[in-house]
Amino acid sequence: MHIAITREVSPAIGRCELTHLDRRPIDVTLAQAQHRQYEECLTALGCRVERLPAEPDLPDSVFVEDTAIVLDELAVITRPGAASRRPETASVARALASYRPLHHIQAPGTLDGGDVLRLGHTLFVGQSGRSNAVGIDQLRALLRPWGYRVEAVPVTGCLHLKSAVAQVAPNTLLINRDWVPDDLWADWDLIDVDPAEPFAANALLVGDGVIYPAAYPATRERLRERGIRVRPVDVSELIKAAGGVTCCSLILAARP
Ligand code: CIR
Repeated sequence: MHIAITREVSPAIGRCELTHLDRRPIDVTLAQAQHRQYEECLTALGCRVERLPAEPDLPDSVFVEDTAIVLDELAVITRPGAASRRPETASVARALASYRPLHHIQAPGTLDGGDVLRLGHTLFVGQSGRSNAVGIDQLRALLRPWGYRVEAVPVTGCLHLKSAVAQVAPNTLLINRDWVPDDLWADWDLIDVDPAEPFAANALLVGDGVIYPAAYPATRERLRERGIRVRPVDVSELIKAAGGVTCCSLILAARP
């Protein structure tokens, strides 16, 4: 059993941060409906969804993943790289306080949860436009007592590490090698995104299910050929805001 913390799409999402994409109009009502379907997928995969209310003044606040790193033992509240996103953390911290002891990334450190790929007791952390070396060092120091290793990974050409690589099965990663080094994953089976779908690496593994954007059929076929079936979800409006399927939830194991 998992708990999935989500947040209703902000009516201001059209004013979201955009780093690598051109701005296109976002249909807020459609974005909200797509987000509900995403939450239904989470429920179908065994999550209890805890939805936070919309934040009308925080355009990117649906992307709760960036605000915290949640492990079994503790949660680390981030300090997002985009200043406009820093006020998002307070309400997420209040929600997580019921479940985990909280620690915080401090200035001048920055860290976005989208840069953190946890594989067992190793956390690969993208050194990106959003997460800096100070933030990564703070995370390493916070997690060392718990037996977690933190490895910095250079990320170029995309927003976050998990724009470029995500776990899709116990031993398998989906990757865009143009944006992230490929020599770090020697113990893993790799599936490359289809070259026509550079944004297709972001997939959300929950238990033994994978939530995956409907926008990437060629890469989905590559997954199917390797025996990985996904739950497709249409998140076209969130993709316009540079969102993917990992970024719309914080998944935590419910403790007995
Ligand atoms: C941003 O640029 O911060 C948002 N518009 C998109 C954040 C997406 N987050 C994620 O993939 N973890």
